[in-house]
Amino acid sequence: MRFLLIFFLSISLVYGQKPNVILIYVDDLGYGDLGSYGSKTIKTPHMDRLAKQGLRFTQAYSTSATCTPSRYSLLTGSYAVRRKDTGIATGDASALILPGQQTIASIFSKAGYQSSAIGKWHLGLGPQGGPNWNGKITQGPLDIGFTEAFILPATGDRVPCVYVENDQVLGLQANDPIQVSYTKKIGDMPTGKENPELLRMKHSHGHDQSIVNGVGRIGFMQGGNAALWKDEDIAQRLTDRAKSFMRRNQKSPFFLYFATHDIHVPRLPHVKFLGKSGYGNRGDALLQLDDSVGQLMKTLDSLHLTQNTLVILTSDNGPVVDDGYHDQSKELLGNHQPAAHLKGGKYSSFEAGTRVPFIISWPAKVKKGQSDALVSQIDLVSSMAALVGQSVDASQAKDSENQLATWTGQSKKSRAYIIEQAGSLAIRQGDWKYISPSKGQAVNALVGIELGNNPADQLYDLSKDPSEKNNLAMENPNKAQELKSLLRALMEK
Ligand code: NG6
Ligand code: CA
Repeated sequence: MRFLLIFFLSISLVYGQKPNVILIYVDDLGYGDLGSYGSKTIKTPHMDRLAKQGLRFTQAYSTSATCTPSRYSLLTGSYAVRRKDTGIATGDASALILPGQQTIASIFSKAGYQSSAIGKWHLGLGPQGGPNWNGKITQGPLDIGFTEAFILPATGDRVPCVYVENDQVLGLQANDPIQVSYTKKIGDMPTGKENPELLRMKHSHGHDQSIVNGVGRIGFMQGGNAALWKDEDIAQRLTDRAKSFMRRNQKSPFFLYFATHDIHVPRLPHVKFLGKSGYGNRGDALLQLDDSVGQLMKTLDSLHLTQNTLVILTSDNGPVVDDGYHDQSKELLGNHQPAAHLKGGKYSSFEAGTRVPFIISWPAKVKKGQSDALVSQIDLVSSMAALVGQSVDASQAKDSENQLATWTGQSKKSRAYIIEQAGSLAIRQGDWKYISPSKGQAVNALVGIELGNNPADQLYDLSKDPSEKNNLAMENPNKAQELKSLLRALMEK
């Protein structure tokens, strides 16, 4: 105990006054989307400024190629794949993280931080059977350590299309209650399937259920008219909330989990950005995202908090161009390469599914530069706990390691391995990447992405073959077997 105390005190001494921490968790941002990661097309000056003043990681991973499992792992430090129920959650799913469970927010809270969850949640809310949209929404961010919250319950394309402020739907009127169903049509709201003439943006696949704000969604809803969001306003509303949170807490250390809706579908950026990138709505949403980041940085500057604020910018999974709406992103993609040289994309076990931009800026402590160390978002919990001198219940954050030295550039040491969850589970160790056999489809033709599923073992040498073209599993069966056994052992841990 005494040893632990001295250990944590010494960490606090090394790192000095408690820094603020902002985690900018972008939705579906690809490895090749930012200027600082080599893009020469869509301009991202504010995110590039973060990279310029901070440490840019070239080998960083989300834990999964889709949202819900990535977020679950990030917040808890335990791989979502250990559970059976952490696929892409519906908009009426019950809470995946239960009250009292240790999360990154509860750790910051123990360290005396104020914390806010702003933006996309997509981790379920409420007890079994789902949340009570018309009353107090229990089992949400406030129950797992956040001191305040302003969230979209699931995704922009899933009903209910309302904001939840702390534990209530914002702007709901008692005489117009919300009902939600993911199984059958309810109420008289038009649907994309029955009334396509009412759509202002057509769906390319899925998204043909309730029409909200002229856009077909996943799921059916009824009521809550005064509470419905306007897609074009989401980015600025979230940004305003974040700015107000920072201003209100400028004197106490804070942790801001800023989970943007951008650049997920439906991409309906504000008219200020519409048509401005020349690369369709995805490009325009990227401009909007960059603007939001710029506003947060400007707020830090004006509050004189830039020096001692640790900002992490990363993404929950890799990129997708057509994720279900005709929004000109495919037609106008031109020479923009959202995944850079990587194979696959969102949903894929290939590298583009989980290799994402990862930037850490903390001018007071982190030297600017580039790190090629292997890092994973799974280590957020333990690394941030170390930063603020808190212990971690390792039985809950089973997979999270303290990688603070690498994250802050004091060490170049890589994580021993990276686990990548998609249709098939993959593992990377050093430059070797192994993908488990899977009977799933090889290509998702609707989104145009190679998923990495193959009934046989796959083994790639990323040092020589970064785009995963040559499967070496037959040539090097021992290596394939070694990684397969390691993956199995880690999953049985
Ligand atoms: C898919 C949706 C896609 C997106 C994704 C989740 C269809 C046809 N596709 O099922 O649009 O919502 O789920 O994305 O409905 S994520 O980033 O939240 O994981
Ligand atoms: Ca996502």
